[in-house]
Amino acid sequence: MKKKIALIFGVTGQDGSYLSRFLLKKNYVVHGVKRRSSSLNTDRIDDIYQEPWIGNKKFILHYGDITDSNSVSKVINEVLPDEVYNLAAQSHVGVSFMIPEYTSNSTGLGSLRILETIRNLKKKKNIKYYQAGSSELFGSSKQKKKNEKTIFHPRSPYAVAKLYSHWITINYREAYNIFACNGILFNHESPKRGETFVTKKIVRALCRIKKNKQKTLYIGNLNAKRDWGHAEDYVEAMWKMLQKKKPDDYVIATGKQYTVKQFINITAKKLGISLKWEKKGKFYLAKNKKNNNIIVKQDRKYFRAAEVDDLLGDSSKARKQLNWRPKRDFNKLIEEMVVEEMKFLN
Ligand code: NAP
Ligand code: F7E
Repeated sequence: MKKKIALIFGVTGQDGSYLSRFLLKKNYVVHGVKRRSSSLNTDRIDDIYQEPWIGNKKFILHYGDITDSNSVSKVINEVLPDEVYNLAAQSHVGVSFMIPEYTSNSTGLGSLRILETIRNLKKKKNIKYYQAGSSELFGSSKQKKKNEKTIFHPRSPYAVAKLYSHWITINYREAYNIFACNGILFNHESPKRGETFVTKKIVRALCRIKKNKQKTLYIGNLNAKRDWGHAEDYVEAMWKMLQKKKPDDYVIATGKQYTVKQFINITAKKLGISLKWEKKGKFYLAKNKKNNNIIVKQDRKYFRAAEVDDLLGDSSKARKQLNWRPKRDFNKLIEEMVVEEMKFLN
């Protein structure tokens, strides 16, 4: 049987690397788009990289940029994939307040560029499309458990750009009968998570503190609640959406939430560090009970212009229709992140 071909925009990111491995295991030929950078950006996929001279390659990389229509169109025309996964984005919410225009261009218009190419190719091939949507769309929505019917209220340039991508995906599905799905994914983490997202930042800092390589972890809002899952579980849901008979949109979440402070406490406990929290002026700090060293300190710099306080997902639809459920729980996730970080430090 002919192998299926997938094309991943954002192949060098956390999800891109897990999805590539997942699809290779499913016997796909996987093409990925990476952008040119002055230092290496392929760390996460180095272990599956195949040299250009190898024949019959299963994993093939192309240069391209989601902000450049020509390169987007060229790569899709060249590869003619069965499935396109659009994971490419300026994905950091905090940074989106600093570079809102670039965030809108990549995280918002990037999806349009891909969908337009898919539309133009429709007579030649029906290409399926996955859009990496986000729980950030819900923002300050008051409904406690968010599902596909919950009203959106985005709270950052990132979330507003994702809202555009969400609706343009639905619009191309309705207007041009393109098989296009939105995955509305709640936060998902792993040892491959970018260093400036809060989970990885906490794990890295506390492991370094344990090893006497760092003194203090500087942090922002401790009270934000997130529904944290594992990236490896979540990429499976992306694939499952594209295998259904009809395209649709799905919330992917664990249904459990924790605060940033709880994440710090559990990680510290796993490392054998006992914390004592105190309030100093407006901000909190945590001391190591053993030696009174300040290990965690809140810093104004890490607070956002507008915060999303409370995210909890209801993924009943995906569990029922996709037969998807998370395999790894919160404790296992932190455990894995700590073990991998310690290995890296050693
Ligand atoms: P990530 O680690 O930040 O990866 C983003 C990917 O997009 C990287 O490969 C990055 O390339 C690439 N990229 C950025 N700008 C680009 C451009 N202009 N042209 C081409 N590629 C570009 O993000 P992730 O955690 O894997 O998330 C994947 C997607 O899901 C993103 O769209 C994110 O917004 C969305 N999402 C993530 C979560 C989550 O909790 N992780 C939840 C919901 C939705 P470089 O490696 O060169 O930077
Ligand atoms: O922040 C708070 C911060 O940056 C989580 C992206 O993958 O998930 C991610 O967006 C919470 C926020 O993730 C720091 O204010 C406190 O309330 O890890 P984060 P995020 O903003 O939830 C969604 C679903 C996506 O779609 C995004 O692409 O933690 N927080 N102190 C901090 N956050 C960071 N980054 N750094 C801190 O020092």
